[in-house]
Amino acid sequence: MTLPRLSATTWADRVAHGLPDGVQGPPVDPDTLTVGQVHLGIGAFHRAHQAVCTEDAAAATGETGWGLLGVTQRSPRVVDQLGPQDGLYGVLTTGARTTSLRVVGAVRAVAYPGRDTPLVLATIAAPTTHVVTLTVTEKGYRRAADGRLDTAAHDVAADLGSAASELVRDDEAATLTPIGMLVRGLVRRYRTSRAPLTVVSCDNLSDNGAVLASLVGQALAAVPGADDVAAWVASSVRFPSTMVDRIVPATTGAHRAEAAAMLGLRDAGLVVGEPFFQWVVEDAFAGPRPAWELAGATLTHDVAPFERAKLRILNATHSALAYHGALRGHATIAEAVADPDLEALARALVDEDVLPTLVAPEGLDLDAYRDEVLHRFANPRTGHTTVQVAMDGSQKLPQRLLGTVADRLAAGVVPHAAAYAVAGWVAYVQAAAAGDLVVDGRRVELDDPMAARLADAVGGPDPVGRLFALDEVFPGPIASSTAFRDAVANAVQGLAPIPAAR
Ligand code: CS2
Repeated sequence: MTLPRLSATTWADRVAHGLPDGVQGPPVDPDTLTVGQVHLGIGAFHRAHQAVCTEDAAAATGETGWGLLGVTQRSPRVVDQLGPQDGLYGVLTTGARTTSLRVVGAVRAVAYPGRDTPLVLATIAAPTTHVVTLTVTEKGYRRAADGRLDTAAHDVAADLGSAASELVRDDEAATLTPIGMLVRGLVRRYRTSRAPLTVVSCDNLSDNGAVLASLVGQALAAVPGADDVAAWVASSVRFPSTMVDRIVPATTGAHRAEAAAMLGLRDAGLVVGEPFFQWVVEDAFAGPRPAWELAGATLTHDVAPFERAKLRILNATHSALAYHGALRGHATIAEAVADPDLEALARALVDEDVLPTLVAPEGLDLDAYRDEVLHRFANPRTGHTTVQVAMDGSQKLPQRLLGTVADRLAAGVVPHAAAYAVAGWVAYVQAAAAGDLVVDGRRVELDDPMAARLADAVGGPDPVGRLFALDEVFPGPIASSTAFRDAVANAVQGLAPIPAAR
């Protein structure tokens, strides 16, 4: 028998009949919420993280102005998932021992740029909107090799062209990039209300607030006639930094079946997360914000030490386990970290190379943090696949691993443990590009915005040298360190997909 689908009506019916153990609903009536926050990049992570926090904050204060408009990056998939469900979706929290389901109602509308650009621009501009948050992944920031906005890319350039016409009239052309969407929305806001706004990057980028502020500044500098908008942004729009943390694997059919059994309803928008949740937000807002601190977030004046510790410990070991784990045929991060060689690799990376580069955030013991991170990875219920974490390595490595490498080299040390981690990426790229990598019975493709160039680099002699020549990935001081390059090349020698994994 096919179960009915989650929607406002079927959910109300469930509530009327009494919710089963382990199932909770929205703590506020979704119908009472009006939109005050726009989120760009409404994937699984946002739905399992900031959206829940915003909803809990609204419940804690009784404020009704913090409903969300969620904007997809490109595809209408999330619109198809949440539209017929009146924005409702479940978050399945998979602890090692307990599983719970929370239905969330904070997402009041979902839009996709191909169809809904006018709605998104109008909502970013509306004076009732006070906060724009983003999770668009590393590649969504469209930075060129010099770290600046890639204004030469045709889609970025097209968005900036639309931003130029937006200076004089509403331009309804579909946006092609998230930064373009944001900049066009800011121009519209300047032209209509000039109300202050706070834009919060929630991506795993170091100094994400400052990075986003400077990309927006570069975008506006490339739009003729936008000087006044740029001056208004500098004075009235704030870009706080944040550190976000919750492991959110891709939702599988098994997750959907588990949630359906708990809820008695089908949920096409289901997302999954581990029990751990952390959000550290720089308390630098231009206007009102949800009371996230009443819903588990930490508001602070200095996010940098948290962000750096998380990127260099959690995300770096995650990536190292993903590449080396996949090469050994491990399907999930939990299986990889249960492999004693790989656990030792993760510990060596942190202890030998990462910890010497970090200053502990106040109140955080970094050894305990490392242990907790590895413990979280070991939860077999999370089901995060090595291949999922391995994607987009060219974008992730600089943020997670290469800062550590640069700091160690600057201190006069060749970071051998970090070299081994980087070698895992090189061997993964080689094996995937050659069609030699099979994990969990499936051939792994190279999933990376630079896939063609990476494959080309590893296709001939001196693959390490040719990868190091890609300046989008390896900054000058690292690329020019022969000692580091040799350490990576030596480590790559011993790495290949294990025969059993073929
Ligand atoms: C992961 C992150 O996919 C990845 O690259 O390392 O998404 C990680 O799960 C989150 O940053 C945890 O907060």
